[in-house]
Amino acid sequence: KVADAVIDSEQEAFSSLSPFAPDATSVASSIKYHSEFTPLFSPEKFELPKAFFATAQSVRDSLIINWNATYEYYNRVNVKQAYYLSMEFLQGRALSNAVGNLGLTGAYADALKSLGFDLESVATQEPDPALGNGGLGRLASCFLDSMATLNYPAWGYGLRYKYGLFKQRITKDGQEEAAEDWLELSNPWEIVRNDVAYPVKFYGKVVFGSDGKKRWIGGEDIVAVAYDVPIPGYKTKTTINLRLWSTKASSEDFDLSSYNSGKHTEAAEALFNAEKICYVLYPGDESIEGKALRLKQQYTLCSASLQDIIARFETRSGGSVNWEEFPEKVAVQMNDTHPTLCIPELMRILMDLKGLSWEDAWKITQKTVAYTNHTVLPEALEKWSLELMEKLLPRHVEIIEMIDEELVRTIVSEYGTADPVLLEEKLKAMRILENVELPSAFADVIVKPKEKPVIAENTIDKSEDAQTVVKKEQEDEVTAGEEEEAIPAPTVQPPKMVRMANLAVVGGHAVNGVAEIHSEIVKKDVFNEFVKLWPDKFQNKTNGVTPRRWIRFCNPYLSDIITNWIGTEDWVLNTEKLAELRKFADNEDLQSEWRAAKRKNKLKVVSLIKERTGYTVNPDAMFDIQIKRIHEYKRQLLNILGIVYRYKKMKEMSASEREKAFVPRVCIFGGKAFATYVQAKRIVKFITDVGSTINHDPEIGDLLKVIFVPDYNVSVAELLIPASELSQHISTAGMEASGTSNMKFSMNGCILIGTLDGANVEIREEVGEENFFLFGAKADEIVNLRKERAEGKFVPDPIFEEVKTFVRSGVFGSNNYDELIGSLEGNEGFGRADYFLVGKDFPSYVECQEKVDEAYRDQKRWTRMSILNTAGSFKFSSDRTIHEYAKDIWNIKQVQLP
Ligand code: HBZ
Repeated sequence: KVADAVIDSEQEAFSSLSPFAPDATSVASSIKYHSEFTPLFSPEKFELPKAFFATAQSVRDSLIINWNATYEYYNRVNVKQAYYLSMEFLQGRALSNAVGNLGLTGAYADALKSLGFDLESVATQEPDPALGNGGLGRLASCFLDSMATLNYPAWGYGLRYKYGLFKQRITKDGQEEAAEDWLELSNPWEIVRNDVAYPVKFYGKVVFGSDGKKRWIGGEDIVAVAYDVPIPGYKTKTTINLRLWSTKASSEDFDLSSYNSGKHTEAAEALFNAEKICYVLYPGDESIEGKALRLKQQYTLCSASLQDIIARFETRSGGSVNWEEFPEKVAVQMNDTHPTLCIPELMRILMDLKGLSWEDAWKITQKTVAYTNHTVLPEALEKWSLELMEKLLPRHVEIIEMIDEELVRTIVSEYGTADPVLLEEKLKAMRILENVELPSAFADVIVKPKEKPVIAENTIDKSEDAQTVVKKEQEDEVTAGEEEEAIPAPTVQPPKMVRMANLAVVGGHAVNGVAEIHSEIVKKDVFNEFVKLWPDKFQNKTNGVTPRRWIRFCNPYLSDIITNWIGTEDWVLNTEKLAELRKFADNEDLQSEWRAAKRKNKLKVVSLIKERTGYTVNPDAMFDIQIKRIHEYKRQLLNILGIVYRYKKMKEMSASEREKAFVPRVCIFGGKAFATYVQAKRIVKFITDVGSTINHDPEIGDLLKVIFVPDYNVSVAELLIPASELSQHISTAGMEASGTSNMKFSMNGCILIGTLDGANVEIREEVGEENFFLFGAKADEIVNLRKERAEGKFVPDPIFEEVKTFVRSGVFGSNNYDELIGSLEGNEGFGRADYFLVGKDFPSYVECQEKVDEAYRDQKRWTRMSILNTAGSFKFSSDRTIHEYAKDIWNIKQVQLP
């Protein structure tokens, strides 16, 4: 009854949100209307796919009214607005989230029932938009949800990839990639704005105009067209916008005469050239064409978004534009370095098109733009070949050279020229241009220390995923070549590069890391020299996740329990209230409800696993989950070797010993390996091989199962996270910037096993160290450990040797996993000297896993730990993070719609 009363009052609070205030009957007629009059399917049948589209269109009607009202109000009051620019948005399905935010879940469920459907099945018809790859993309989407919910005037800008990130298939050979045609049946949420289109130019040359100003002319022109997606806030009318650009050629570019003369492909070449920019997220970039395509994508995002932002600023200024006011009306946040071209693009527009001086344009740009760093892996900090950039964006290179020159001036005036070695060091660390002569103004002032010839470095600019391995493999090749032929390595001119992170730091007014430990590493290591120059620029903004999607909607069973025990549903907006659960942590009634909810969620995953892999797993076993991009630093290899060790021990025991010694576990993996990241793909293959052996071993039965869920995405995460009991966040300390799934797991009452890395550190502080399974080396020990390792001083624990020998013995098939296991050893052959320190952390990991088993055997203790995780997760709401960005970086204020 208490629950019913709470829910009734919640429904009242929602009642004013939808402009139609619909009941089930009116919702049903709206769905029927759309099935007939906004048709995407033939009229004779009304099946699930059609039901989904008609339902989505009907929800969209409600959203459009709020969306337009939000836009109109921001326009009228002309508030400062923040713009979040990101190459990725991992939105997940929109239907349940939208009806949930509007408070219409009940009305839609009843309406669909009256039409012969159920809401859950209709919702699962929606494909996941394939617009993201990992944490950075999902963070962007959580941020949009919080911006809307908290009534912040803010928008997202991204690209509308036709195929986006690949679909992952798992075959006997491991991961295979296929195009993900997520738009095949169209996207009911987006609205194309045919009147919002901007020209974007590539190549061409720079000339002086008659007014003495620089002009960028000629080259290739394409058009970026806006596709808008509504982002509704929770319990508010505020509905903000995610504007995604799609590229096309202008109709004049279709060569009709070639077409008529039979040259059909040539006739349409310009169309394809423009459209292909928005085909795929992170297209392969080993070829020069691939690199050019990625740079075109980044520039399209920056150029179209800035033209749009500037047009809005001009419109809102009425007849009198005062450019100095631009940073008072606009904040641009660059999600990692991918949108860094915003800096030279804003400079270009302000100087070349709006006639501002360099000094004024620079002040405005710096005050407007800010940069978030998401990685400390040096090889993942983006660099572009200067030569390529000169061809593709000649005017931007001139501007970047000027910025670099100004930076050199600052460095010289800070450190003087008396000590050329010191000065060289500073310039090397900070300059935007790498391997480029000093600007001529400094040629005489600075005496250069004698140069050493340099071995060509890897110049392939790749995503974080692919980089580590390619660079290392190339290094291996160089070493191998040297040994065989005993000739010195060839010396070539090192390639001239543009360092995007340095540009982002110089051109922005704020730089932030995404967890406390990461922001410290950013300051101490990655950008240390810049910190000495501009200490106030550097900040921390610990990531967060939206409690709407990540508990309230994905885990309704647990949400109802929380609401009942706390006595209000306010916790969805004020997660501090979750802390009230602490006082009930030992309450037996709560504990048994808590366990029942977990079991119901586990049952859903049992079905998912059956459907996706064919395996049957036991819902009473512990669900132990690691889901994230596959990367060596995230150490899925440590997890699977731990499983192999467990299996080996089981095989050495009698059945009764085994059952006594081990808690039954279902070990679940999910994640995509970047298509060209060979070592990551080997890890996927190894996990599935281990699974096939163990899962078919009759001696082991339900005691251990190893599952790789194919094609991991947001919707899969929404099922797995609520069902998880143990989750693994086991990166080599210092390498995971933050992690965000760790926050989602903890919120859903899952206990973490992890290293002191990223946000794990803060999660452990909040939930209490006794409710977190900690193991492994600490971040400040890593450098020494690697050194020791390289000097041959590291003596691996016998159990690590034992597990490697077991793998090599052929238990998991004929493959001997030389490249994989070899990477954990010395420097010979496949040896990469275990850069990620799997061997070092293995014994403490195994020992920690024994403690996990022990804790799980005591279900009261385990449930208490679980409750205390949820109770301690309040800090990790993205609402908290967004309030911090709004106050410390963007300087924007909440705006309540009238
Ligand atoms: O950003 C992730 C971090 O690895 C993770 O620790 C953090 O929680 C999250 C949000 O801050 N980074 C990424 O997702 N990065 C990429 O996916 C990426 C993609 C292409 C690149 C570089 C990085 O060129």
